[in-house]
Amino acid sequence: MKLLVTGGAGFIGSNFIRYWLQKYPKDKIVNLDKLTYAGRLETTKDFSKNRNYSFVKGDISNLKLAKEVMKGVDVVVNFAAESHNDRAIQDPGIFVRTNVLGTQILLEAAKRAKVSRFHHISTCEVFGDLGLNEKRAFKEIDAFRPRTPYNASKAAANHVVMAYCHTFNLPVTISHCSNNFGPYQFPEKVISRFVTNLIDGEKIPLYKSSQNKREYIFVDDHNEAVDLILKKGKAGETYNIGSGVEKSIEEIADSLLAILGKPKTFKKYVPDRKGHDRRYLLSTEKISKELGWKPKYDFDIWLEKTVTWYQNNQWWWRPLKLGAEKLYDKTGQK
Ligand code: NAD
Ligand code: TDX
Repeated sequence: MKLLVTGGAGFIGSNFIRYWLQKYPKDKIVNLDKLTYAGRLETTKDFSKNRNYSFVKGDISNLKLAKEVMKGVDVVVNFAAESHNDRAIQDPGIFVRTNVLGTQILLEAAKRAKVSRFHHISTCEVFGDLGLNEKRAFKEIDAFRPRTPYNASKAAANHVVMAYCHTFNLPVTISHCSNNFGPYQFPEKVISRFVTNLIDGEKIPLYKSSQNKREYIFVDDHNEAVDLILKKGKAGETYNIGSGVEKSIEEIADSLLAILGKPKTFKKYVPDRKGHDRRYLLSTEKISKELGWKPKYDFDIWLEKTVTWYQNNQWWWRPLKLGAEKLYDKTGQK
């Protein structure tokens, strides 16, 4: 089988390629990535010499290129996106261009290439937010109520993906995953930012609404679920992928302080994110009943392993850290 993975030089995409090449050593993977600030060839270093892997630098919004790289491809997995809410507050336009228009171009190329599956990586955030004590979880059939430029762009992309399915019979699937953590996450997201700050002996900035919660999943649980959806999922269907493990910003901060042996005085409170979503939680009843998936990576164990990874791989994140923090010079969240 030949896969086109987009955004494979970023956090989840690179972990997906690493996972796939190990599990299916005979499959071929082409990675199409624009190498934005978040895409790094260093992230793909350990598998870049694999003879079944090739890299193409380019934009998913380039139809000519998309048609070219789609030749002979059976399955497309679209990870490429602008992914950080804080950046979307500074520059919403690029989120619409890449996440919505880019996805449409890729769908067009996939339609012409008659691929057997187009899998689109989406997010829990399309459903909007939940109250901190609300007793429900988002189901696949719930209405989209995005509230931030990032989650609005992801929701819009989902509609375009489904439009290509209904109108052109393109065999698509979509997955909505909760917050991922693990190796190679750009040090702008909460866990990777906090860990790298603490390794550097810097305080960690908690946004003012620090009781806000997220549902955390180790990145390989996400990869295994996508694998299963590609193998057993039904075209036209959407699947939630979540762990059920909810942590507030305070809890994340306290766990990381404990792992790294730092006192609570390393926490500091900074102005809130604009439009800060309070909470997301996904129901995973569908993927568990229909495909038999369940998460297997324990949060505490894999958080500790992730911290160890950042301690042992400073060559990877240290060159990125100053640039990542520049965003917060502008927002005052430092
Ligand atoms: P990331 O920012 O680490 O990586 C994104 C990658 O996409 C980078 O390599 C970047 O260079 C590439 N890219 C960006 N614009 C491109 C373009 N126009 N053409 C080609 N490549 C382009 O993001 P991530 O955290 O790995 O997220 C990957 C996907 O998973 C995204 O679609 C995101 O919305 C989704 N998602 C992420 C999470 C999470 O917790 N990180 C959770 C659910 C869903
Ligand atoms: O420095 C920080 N301090 C802080 O308190 C940062 C970066 C974040 N936070 C808070 C804001 C959120 O409540 O931590 C929580 C998580 O923030 P992020 O790590 O930025 O993730 P989030 O906005 O929830 O979005 C992530 O999960 C869903 C990914 O970035 C998205 O790509 C994915 O779709």
